Amino acid sequence: MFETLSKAPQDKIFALMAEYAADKRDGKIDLGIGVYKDDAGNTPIMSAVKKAEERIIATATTKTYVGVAGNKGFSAAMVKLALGDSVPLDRVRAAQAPGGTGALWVLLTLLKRAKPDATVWISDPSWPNHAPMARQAGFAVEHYPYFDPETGTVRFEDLLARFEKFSKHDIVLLHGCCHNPTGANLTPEQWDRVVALLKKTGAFPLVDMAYQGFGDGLEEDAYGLRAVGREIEQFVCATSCSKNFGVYRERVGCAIIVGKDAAQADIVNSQMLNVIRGAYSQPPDHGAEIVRLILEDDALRAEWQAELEAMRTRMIANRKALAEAIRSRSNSSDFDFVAEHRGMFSLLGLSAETVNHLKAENAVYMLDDSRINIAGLADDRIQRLADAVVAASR
Ligand code: PLP
Ligand code: TYF
Repeated sequence: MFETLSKAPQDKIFALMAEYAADKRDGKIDLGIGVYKDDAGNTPIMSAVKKAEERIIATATTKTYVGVAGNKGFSAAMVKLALGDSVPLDRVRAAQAPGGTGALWVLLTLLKRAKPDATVWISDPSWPNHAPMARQAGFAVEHYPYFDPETGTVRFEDLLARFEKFSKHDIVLLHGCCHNPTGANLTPEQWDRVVALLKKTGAFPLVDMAYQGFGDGLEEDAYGLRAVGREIEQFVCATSCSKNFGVYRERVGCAIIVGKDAAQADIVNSQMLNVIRGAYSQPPDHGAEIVRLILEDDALRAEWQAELEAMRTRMIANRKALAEAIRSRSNSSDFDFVAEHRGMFSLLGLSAETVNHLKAENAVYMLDDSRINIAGLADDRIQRLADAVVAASR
């Protein structure tokens, strides 16, 4: 049986995490995996999450099955958080899924049933799991131009030129906000132009919303998705609560589908539930119930939003401090783009050689492509990182 198998590739992000853990040097700096960390380098449980969890423990009376779609109150709250009032609710259906990854898997599997010969278009570069997931669902994968590492900005004209050529046989994966790995994002005006082209060409949007609230704010970060919602008849969206609620290991996400009318939405929903039933039957409830309680309770929600806002503004402060520290050492504006980026990541545009040098000589861990996790920095580490980057880039 197993003689037919050879070793599968490991996710590079997890491989780097293991390498960092094994490094014995004092003062090592982990800018690898995309997990929010505070100044002390910890990823604590948010206080609103802790309170919701305590409430669940104190009041829950059963552990019986919830149903194939999972926690319905959770999904309704997630639809509202992501889509706002951009789409009439009678066209929207949603299923709780095991993380943003689970939601992406449900949606890709569903899309394969709807349009098996479609091509999935992914930004160049993108989260390293996007292309393998689309291929595993059976799709051909292509890349659209996205990032210019020289300037740290979006190659918007090149992107538009590619989007002009799409057709109704194309599925376009868009990062809703806080692009991973680059940190470079579309402006609202750019989103409007992208959405107009999707409408004109009939290409189908798959929006991945993994960091709502980590960029410019909960509402601001939903601009692109809601522009899609206002203009486009049919699309899907995968949302994740891993980052903005800090419930990574609980696996909380939501698969959202939008049809042209209620009847179509019902058909698509029946297929989505069928996909889930044949895979894992039902999602785990605990994390989704935590999020539902927070989103439905005014006091808990206010507490969560304040915590999320503190995380968001700290990441922006780190960005400004790092850009400033590099500028003052190098006398150049080459890394100023770090302050303009949003979300947890920036792609620095360093060579693989420089990345390796920083790891070997300075115990600074970033991904091969020079993606850094901005939340992994604290004041003292910012100065050391700036020294190391400027010395290594000379
Ligand atoms: N999409 C993007 C762009 C991500 O960076 C991540 C990872 O955190 C996910 C989706 C899925 O995250 P999770 O499955 O942990 O919710
Ligand atoms: O990009 C990251 O680091 C996060 C965490 O297969 C992550 O999105 C990384 C790899 C993966 C799942 C999550």
